[in-house]
Amino acid sequence: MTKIEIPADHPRRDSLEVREKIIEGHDLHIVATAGLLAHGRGEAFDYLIGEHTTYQARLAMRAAVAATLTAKHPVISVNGNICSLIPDDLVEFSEIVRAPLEINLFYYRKEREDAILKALHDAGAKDVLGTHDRPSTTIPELSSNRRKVDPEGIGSADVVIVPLEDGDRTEALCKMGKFVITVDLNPISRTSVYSNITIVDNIVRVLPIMVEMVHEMKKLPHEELVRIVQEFDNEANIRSALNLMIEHLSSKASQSIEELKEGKK
Ligand code: PTJ
Repeated sequence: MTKIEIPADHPRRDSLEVREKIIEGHDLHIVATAGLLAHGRGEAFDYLIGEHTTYQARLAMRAAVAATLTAKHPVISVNGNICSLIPDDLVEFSEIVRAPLEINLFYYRKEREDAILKALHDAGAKDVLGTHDRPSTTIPELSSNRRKVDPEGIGSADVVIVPLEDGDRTEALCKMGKFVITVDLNPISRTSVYSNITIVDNIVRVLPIMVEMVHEMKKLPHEELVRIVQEFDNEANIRSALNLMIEHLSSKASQSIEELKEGKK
């Protein structure tokens, strides 16, 4: 498929560029067809939060970085959507926090695993877990493809970062005693409410910020990092994200059509 050139002055250029990446990822078998739908749902929630990183999302990111830096064995679960959107940031984050990348697909197909592995290698990843040639173990009580995990990865991890995740698996990971961090624009998805830390923001904005945060936070003493995790209140943070969406919509509801048009420029 030919890539569409988005005019430099198009008011929705950034969002359309991201959409093009997902479409391209689908053409390359990185993204599942259902991943296109998941992306559209994410776009809708991004509209509701005002398409920017909120203070609350930054608080959650800070707690997530602290939890990752204090973990014994943190692991990052990679699916098709995040691999197509932010491969370079994923590899960089994985390296600086020493958390291996594990491919873990809901809609598993061998050609998808191969395409994702290639994209991660192209982005500089050295060791990638979760591939079919590696040993696997299963998450109890889970029937989807995602029950298969790498024993050296998610299987033995204490902290698991699972952006854009399926709710059943998040619940199962929590039952196994894992500390779960997610990035999900829908603050009331099952994944969001089951996770220990929920970052309500777009993954394309989140990872570059978290990379920056690691550089600054890795100088902090261990006790300070532990305190940041302990003091983070996920329930309150999710409630704030919902309230921000409500406030954002109410402010739009009080604007005239002319003001709404102006806001779209
Ligand atoms: O690659 P696979 O086979 O592992 O499949 C990946 C998808 C994403 C298709 C699969 O995990 C899935 O079906 O996920 P869900 O249940 O649709 O959940 C995805 C969640 O991510 C939804 O709550 C979306 O609102 C949210 N989301 C979508 N795009 C983004 C996002 N959150 C943050 N940033 C995004 N860019």
